[in-house]
Amino acid sequence: DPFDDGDLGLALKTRPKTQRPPLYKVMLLNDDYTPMEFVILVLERFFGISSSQATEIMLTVHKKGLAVVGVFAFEIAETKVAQVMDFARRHQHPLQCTMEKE
Ligand code: NFA
Repeated sequence: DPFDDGDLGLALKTRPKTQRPPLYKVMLLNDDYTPMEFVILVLERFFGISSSQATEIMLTVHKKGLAVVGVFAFEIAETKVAQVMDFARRHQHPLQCTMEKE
């Protein structure tokens, strides 16, 4: 009939799924040897975290064993992990940084 809206109703209800890329948590792990000041420096330098927030996060890692320090797209997370691992290695600290899909 002339009032039939054809496929428009369907088109409004069945919007194509806009899918977002997966996100990855980047985590720091505690150890017995990396100096607290070094961990704070890492958080400031590679994650743009303020000195006071960096101190809080470092203490969370120290007490709980690990903490999420940021959530990023895959390639950015990979780069952060590589930068932190390289910086720790060059300073001969055993600090570990890992990533995990959210
Ligand atoms: N546990 C380390 C220390 O007592 C500090 C540390 C914090 C190391 C967070 C790694 C991550 N010196």
